[in-house]
Amino acid sequence: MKISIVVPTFNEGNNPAVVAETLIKVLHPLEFELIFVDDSTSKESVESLEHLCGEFPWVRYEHREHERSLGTAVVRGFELARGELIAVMDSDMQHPPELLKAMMAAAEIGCDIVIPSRFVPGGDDGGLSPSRKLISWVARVIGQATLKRVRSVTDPTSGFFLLRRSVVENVRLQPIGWKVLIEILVHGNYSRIVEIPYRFQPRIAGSSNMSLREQWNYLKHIFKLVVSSSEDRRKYVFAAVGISGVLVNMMVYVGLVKLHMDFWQAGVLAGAVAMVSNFALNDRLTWHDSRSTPGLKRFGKYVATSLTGIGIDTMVLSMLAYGMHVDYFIANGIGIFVAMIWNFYVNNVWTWKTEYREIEVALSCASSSADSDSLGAIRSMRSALTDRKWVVEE
Ligand SMILES: Nc1nc2c(ncn2[C@@H]2O[C@H](COP(=O)(O)OP(=O)(O)O)[C@@H](O)[C@H]2O)c(=O)[nH]1
Ligand SMILES: [Mg+2]
Repeated sequence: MKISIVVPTFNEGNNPAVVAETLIKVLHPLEFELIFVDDSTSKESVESLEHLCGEFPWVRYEHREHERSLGTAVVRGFELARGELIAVMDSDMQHPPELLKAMMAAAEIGCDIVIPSRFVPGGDDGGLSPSRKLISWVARVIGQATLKRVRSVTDPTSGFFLLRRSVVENVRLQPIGWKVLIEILVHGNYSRIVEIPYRFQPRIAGSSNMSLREQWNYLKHIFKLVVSSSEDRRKYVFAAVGISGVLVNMMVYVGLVKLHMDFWQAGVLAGAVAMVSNFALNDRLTWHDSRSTPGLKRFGKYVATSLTGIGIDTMVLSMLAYGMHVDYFIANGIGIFVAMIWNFYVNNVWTWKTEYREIEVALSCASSSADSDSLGAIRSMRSALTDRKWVVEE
């Protein structure tokens, strides 16, 4: 089987039947399976799914009695799916099924994850109310600001996407709440993503289940992903180590001055102690998984980076304070910030030699594909991918 379509449902009444009937029309003559993972509390909704499965042998559903979570429903769907490709979409027709062919075509020419996006040229989030648009925008910005892999995608909170089975196979996915795509972007195995524009549609019937609770779940999910992903965690741990260094510096300085040491000497010594303590903590915590070069060499590089950082700080500070007459306090703050960024990046790539998996992202920008013109979308995708030198075989 080529493709499995996983659809989470909660009290959707007759909507899943409309999805199934539209899928037959748009995917014909392709063989596919449709899997509903249902957490409904209404008897009619479960009966409607039961009836649908009786009618079409390629439709299956699993009803979960004691679980209620969109994210884990999708993960359960991955376990049940048998297709080489897996698509995820909602059961209320807000995600146009017509786009699936174009999404499959993108996978066939080498993409691992295909995301229809409301936010690339030609896309449209018209199906949402202004307040939902604002909440959705804030959610995306928070995700993109905190998670590196989410940053490369314009619509990471989408519930509509397609992936190669290998992206999620043997990957432990534990989403909290609704946004299973950000979990996949952070933990999945992939190297190529493509986004294609689409128009988000209004719901055909029923009402949205989005709630304040789900927004809180989203923040918890982001926090969990930052903690569990070393490439995202590093920056925050580095900043925390930096703050601890300031405290160490001050304590040593005050102690030495109390012991009647000269201010100047006490300052240099306190700085050196803080540098050693920062190195030890960064080595143990920030870059604990990237310690392949010998310890002494790492220490030498760390000291060289930090001393250069102090030089950069002084340079920025004097340039701003003397050259541009910026307030000395603000100038110092900016100097420290620039030096911190320098320290983080140089230590990351030189001292500890952290390696990242590369991800390629292509945005397919066919204006015609927004009208669900699959052929137009495929054509533009092909040229977008060829431009990026991905292997495209006719
Ligand atoms: N299995 C499952 N599906 C859910 C749950 N909550 C929502 N869904 C489904 O997820 C999809 C998106 O939900 P919807 O209420 O339309 O949210 P919106 O599109 O963001 O307004 C729909 O297909 C819902 O039926 C849940 O707790 N469990
Ligand atoms: Mg919906």
